[in-house]
This record gives sequence, structure tokens and C-alpha cells, in this order.
Amino acid sequence: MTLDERLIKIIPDERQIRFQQTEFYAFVHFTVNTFTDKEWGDGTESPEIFNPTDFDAEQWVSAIESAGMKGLILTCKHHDGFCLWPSNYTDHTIAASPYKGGKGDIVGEVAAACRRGGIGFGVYLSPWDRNQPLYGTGKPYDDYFVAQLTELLTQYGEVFSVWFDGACGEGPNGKKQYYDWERYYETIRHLQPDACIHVCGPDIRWCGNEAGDTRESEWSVVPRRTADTEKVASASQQTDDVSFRQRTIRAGDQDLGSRAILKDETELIWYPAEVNTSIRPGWFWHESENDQVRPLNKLIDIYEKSVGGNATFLLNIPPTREGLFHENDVARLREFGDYLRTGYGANLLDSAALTASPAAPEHEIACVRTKDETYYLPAAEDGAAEIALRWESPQTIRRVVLMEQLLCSQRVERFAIDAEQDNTWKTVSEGTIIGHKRIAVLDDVHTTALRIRILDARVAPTLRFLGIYA
Ligand code: FUL
Repeated sequence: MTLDERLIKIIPDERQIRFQQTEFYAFVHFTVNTFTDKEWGDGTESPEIFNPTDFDAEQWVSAIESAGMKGLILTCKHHDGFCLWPSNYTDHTIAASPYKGGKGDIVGEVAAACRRGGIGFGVYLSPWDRNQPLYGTGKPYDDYFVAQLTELLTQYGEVFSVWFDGACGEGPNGKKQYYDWERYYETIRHLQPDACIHVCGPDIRWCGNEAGDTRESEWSVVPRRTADTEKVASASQQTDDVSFRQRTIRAGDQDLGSRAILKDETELIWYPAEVNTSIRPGWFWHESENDQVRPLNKLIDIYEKSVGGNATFLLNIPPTREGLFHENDVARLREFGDYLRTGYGANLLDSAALTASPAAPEHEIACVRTKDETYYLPAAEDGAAEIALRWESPQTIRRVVLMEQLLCSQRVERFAIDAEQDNTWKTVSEGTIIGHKRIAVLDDVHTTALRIRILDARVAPTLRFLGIYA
């Protein structure tokens, strides 16, 4: 078997495919830190301080929907250990807070609002717990953690994502907790088989930074290699955790999956990347950051390089002490959604005539006009293929969207886009991988014909969708 043949045998499972289609979803960081103006609580905060006066999960969900996001992951418990639901296993919860006289349940309200709004609900449960006395005792803490996980995965309906953070700041003299990851994963698979487990988990990999930086070539087929992420490097005790290390690759590396990197690897896995960053400098709300909501063009750039670079995009929006998204964040989310709706609205492909090489009848290449599971697979064993599009009148094109059929793995390694100008083809964009989705950013190209050339692929390339936008 050639290397390429071996590589294309690695494909996503159904939950990963579904997840990659989620593309863009929200993180919501909310806990006692919102009231103490901190990023990390130390676990000594009194639940008395948690009192959002105007909390409204519907406001969060409608702002998220206005941005075109399809899910929400809530910090049900952050490192400080305070639970946003009335857990039966600790007193350090919302039940001890003044919110709704101790009868409130933020997790429940958010999950219900997500369901009503038709978006996914996901849970962030911090393994590192600075309040829980059992932390560092081994199995007793694992029992506690699994009990909490079980509450979250059984009481609030369907969960699309479980986000496990690797952060831990205990330091060399702190407590050491060896997490029983396998047990956590089994609990999730058993209770919510469709949920993807992120970061310290087998399904979705951390991209390696929290700034919104992306890789030029983001591969989904990567080695299962013994290494640690930067996050885990700061978590002294976790660098010793073999089970976790086997599932991770070095998050800081730029090339995780080219042929050169994979050629000598024996164990390969499908492990797609997620880009996570905040709409503000902090993960939690700070009044001093109300004027530092990221500019629209920065968010567009991150989106087009993450979702448009074979990763998913998890954008954090932190609620205020009232329990609402701040008006500046709400306005930015709507502007962003407006950009997506207009920028990726009508597909100019609909009015174009298509031809392909190797030649194929129009009905065969027409598959790229739809986003369903059908796809174009030219008989191009050398990995090269092209599709040309021609319009009756000139078009101005600013974005091209390409999608591969992931059930056939990630195959494309290099492509180019040419526009016909003065009767000759001029290259207007070049790129490496495609994967789930590639967004090629064009500089307002004015033309009557466009050509997509796949220059190199692992065996024959597939194309599931092509979008051309003015
Ligand atoms: C980090 C945490 O320490 C931050 O507080 C935040 O939750 C971020 C998403 O992950 O590791």
C-alpha cells in the first residue's frame, strides 16, 4: 500500500462529521469570576457573590443566532469549582447563592433556551477544581467528577460537546490529581454517544493557542503521538498522564500532517482542530474591557481562516454581572452575522456553466452545486483535476468556498484558482489543504470565467461543494 493509500483510509466517525458541520459556535464563560473581576478564581469565593440580576438565556441565544452560530458551550464549572447548577455533590453551587433565592439553575435555563432556539448545547466542566477538597486524592475525586458529569449529561437533554480543559495552575507544590480520562470518556460515550469530547479528549483537538491564530495547512489526519500540548505543559501533573498524552499531538507545531510528517508514523487518527478565542481580551467579563470588543474585520479574518481553513471556530462571549451579553458584544455579533448572510448569500455558481477535466458530464459535476452528501470524484489517479466555470456576463468575485467529502478522508494538498482576464488565465489565489471547508479570499476579481485547479491530492480528489460569492 502506498503512503497516500494508507492516509486516505483514515476517516472521521459520524459524530466528528456532524461536529465539523457545526463550524461556528459560542463559548460562554460565566461564574464567580464575573463578580470578582478575575480570570481564575481560587475556590474560596463565597457563593453569596453570584447574583446576576437580569439573567436572560434567551438574550444570549438570540445574540448567538444573530451571528450565525449553531451552538453554545457553557462553563458549568470553571477552575474555582463553583457550579452553575444545583449539584447534589457539593454545596459550592448556585443553590447557595442569592440567585432566585437559591432555586435557580443557570445550566437548565441555558440548555432550555438553546433547545428552543434550535442550537446545540455543550458543557465545559473543568477537571481542575480549586474548591473541592477531594481534588488530588485520585479515585475519590474521579468519582466526584464523574458524578457531576453524569448530572450534566442526564438532566439537561442532548449535549453536543463536552469540553475538557487541560489548564491547571497548582504548580510544583500543589495537589496532584491523575485524572481517569478513560473513565470520563466512557461515561460520556454511554450517556451522550453523539457528543464530541474536546481538547483533553479524543474527538476535537485544540489548535494550540487562544489568540485566534490559525495554521496555513490544518490537517485532520495526524499521528497519535506521545507529546504534550502547551496547555498541558503548564499543568505539571498532567504531563505524566500517559492516557492523555497518547491522544495528543504537539499543539504548537505548524505542520501536523503533511506526507513528510506522516510517512514514518505507524498510528494515525482523524483528529480535527478547533480554534478557540474570546471576543474580548479576557474569557470572563470585565467592565474595563467593554471597549475592547474585537473589531469586525478581525473576527471575519479569524472566521475565514478557521472555518475556512478546515477547523471549527469557538468564539467566547462573556456575560456581565447582570447576566446579559453587553450591548457592544451583541452589536458586534449581529454585524458579524450580517456579514455572513450577505457575503455568503447567493452562490454565483448557480448561473455558471461547468466543465471538468478529466471530462465528466454536467450531471456528474453538478454535485458541487449542492451541500448534500454527493460529491465529484474525477478519475484522476495522479491527484490533479480542474473545474471551469463560465458566466454569460462578468462577475465580481471576492470569496470562493471549497469543500471535500470527508468520508473519503482529507485528500487535497494543493490547489489554485485562476480567472480569465484578457483571454488568458491568471492565478488569483493559491492554497494547500481544503478538508471540510476552505475559504479562498480573492481581491474583488472581475471576470466571466473562473478555473479551480486541484494540483496535488492523496489519490483522486473529491469536491463536495463549490461556492462563488460576490
Ligand atoms: C484555559 C482556562 O484556564 C481559561 O480560563 C479558559 O477557560 C480557556 C478556554 O481555557 O485553559
